[in-house]
Amino acid sequence: MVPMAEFKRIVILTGAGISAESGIDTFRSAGGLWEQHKVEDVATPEGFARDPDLVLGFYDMRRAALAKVEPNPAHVALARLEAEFSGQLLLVTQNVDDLHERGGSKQVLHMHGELKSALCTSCEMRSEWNATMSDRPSCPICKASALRPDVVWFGEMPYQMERIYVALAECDLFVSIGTSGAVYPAAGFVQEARSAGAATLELNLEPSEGSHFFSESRHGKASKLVPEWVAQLLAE
Ligand code: BV8
Repeated sequence: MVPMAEFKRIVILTGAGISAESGIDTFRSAGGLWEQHKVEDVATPEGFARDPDLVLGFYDMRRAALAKVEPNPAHVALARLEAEFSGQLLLVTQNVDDLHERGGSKQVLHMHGELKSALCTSCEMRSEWNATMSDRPSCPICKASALRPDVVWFGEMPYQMERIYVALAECDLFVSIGTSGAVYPAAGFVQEARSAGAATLELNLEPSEGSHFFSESRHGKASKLVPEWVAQLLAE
């Protein structure tokens, strides 16, 4: 890996692993979300059409859980990076929680949406949302009782992909934090960055499915690895 001080344009991708130490279940660990619920039942448009109460209840439970957790040192370290790094930084998260924002990050690109946002299937407008949806509240804008979680399900197009691909084509460092590399298109970002000539760094508890694409992998807990990496980058 080239010395950290060389980097001027950084893209960071985070996944559920950065929120694990805050107490939010990841998807694929033992006892994780996809062991408690079948993906096709709760994270697909077909599942929502088949049983909206199940899906709305699943996201109500995860939205309510946000009130009981706090950002951890990894989230805070990325906020420090945003405040102190003199180059360009794009933070893309696959997470639908609000811990990056509560950790102090001001610019967060939620490519898979957010628990605290409601999408109206009637007027297609979005509203900030902290309440439940299984009681079928009306859209604050058009009043239709047609709200769904503003999250990207399997088979749906992730948000702001054009902006992400432009940033990946221009970056000189791509850092992946706390993701299994199991879901596309996010899992393919490391290859986009590599083909643009960027250095690629993985910070994860264990090797991910895409570890072999990274020029460097560091394994351990995000709350330790991320502050160490940010301090290293800002010191040089
Ligand atoms: C799309 C939001 C195209 C909702 C999520 C075959 C059939 C059908 C579809 C496909 C197929 N092949 C590919 C696809 C596409 C599909 C896909 O990739 N499927 C996979 C399963 C094969 N992808 C899609 O459908 C995407 N859309 O492709 O659209 C398109 C094109 C044109 C027009 C229309 C559409 C949309 C995918 C988005 C799904 N939504 N989340 C919600 O949250 O409920 S996915 C969800 O899982 C996450 O958002 C994330 O993206 C993904 C992976 O989760 P991770 O964040 O990585 O978490 P995970 O538990 O897996 O791993 C945690 C990691 O952290 C582990 O590595 C662990 O070691 C580490 N860790 C744990 N603790 C710590 C730690 N690390 C550090 N410190 C710790 N303490």
